[in-house]
Amino acid sequence: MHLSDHPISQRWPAQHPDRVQLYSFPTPNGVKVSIALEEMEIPYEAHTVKISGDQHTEEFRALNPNGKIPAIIDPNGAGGELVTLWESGAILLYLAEKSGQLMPKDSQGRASTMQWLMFQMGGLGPMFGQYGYFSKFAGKEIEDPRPKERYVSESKRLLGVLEQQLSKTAYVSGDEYSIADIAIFPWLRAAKDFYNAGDDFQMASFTHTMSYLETCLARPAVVRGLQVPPRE
Ligand SMILES: N[C@@H](CCC(=O)N[C@@H](CS)C(=O)NCC(=O)O)C(=O)O
Repeated sequence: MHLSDHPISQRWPAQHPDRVQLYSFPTPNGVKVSIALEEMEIPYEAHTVKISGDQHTEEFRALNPNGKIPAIIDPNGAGGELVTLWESGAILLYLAEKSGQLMPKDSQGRASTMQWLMFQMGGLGPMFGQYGYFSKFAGKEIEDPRPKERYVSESKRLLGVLEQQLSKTAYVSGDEYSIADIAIFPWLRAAKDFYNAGDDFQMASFTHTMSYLETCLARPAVVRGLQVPPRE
């Protein structure tokens, strides 16, 4: 299939159809992909998918039936094939493989990177996200304190696991910055600055984790990637 034949192109037409097409919004899951693309210097075109409703449109669901950002189309997959992909962890792995970057070459480093990527996808992201629902969004009206307490305690436990690792290594899978870091630190930033979870999670007590967050946020590619796509 050609990019222009994909239903997504009817609502979000490409100006640069030769580039990787990113359909996203600057949330913690969305910026993982724009940061990775910036770090890897892969040419791309970003389209804003507003998560106040765009994610449920027929055109977007033709690309991601799960109705969530981010999603990509690579018009230049292996063998020149068009590749469509959603789920931020899968996209990070795909881009690392495509570029040969941000994934350690040795067996242990590669395994650790996937381990910490899964830790984020199956643990840190869902727990922080549910905390956000029960503390900032509709769930905060729920009187029963147990859901929020549960997500606070799980989030703190996961931060403790991360802290233990970061007391030993500069980045989660060792001395090398990798796609696992790109999955994790946007969620630390969101917990601190968007959900204002500093007190609930006692974030300041996780000193290695907080200084790691600042190190990651200072990277020029991260500064750029955090602004993509623009909120309009
Ligand atoms: N596991 C998915 C989660 C994606 C996700 O939850 N995206 C959120 C924004 S961070 C979204 O699209 N929310 C809109 C909605 O749920 O309707 C991934 O990592 O890509």
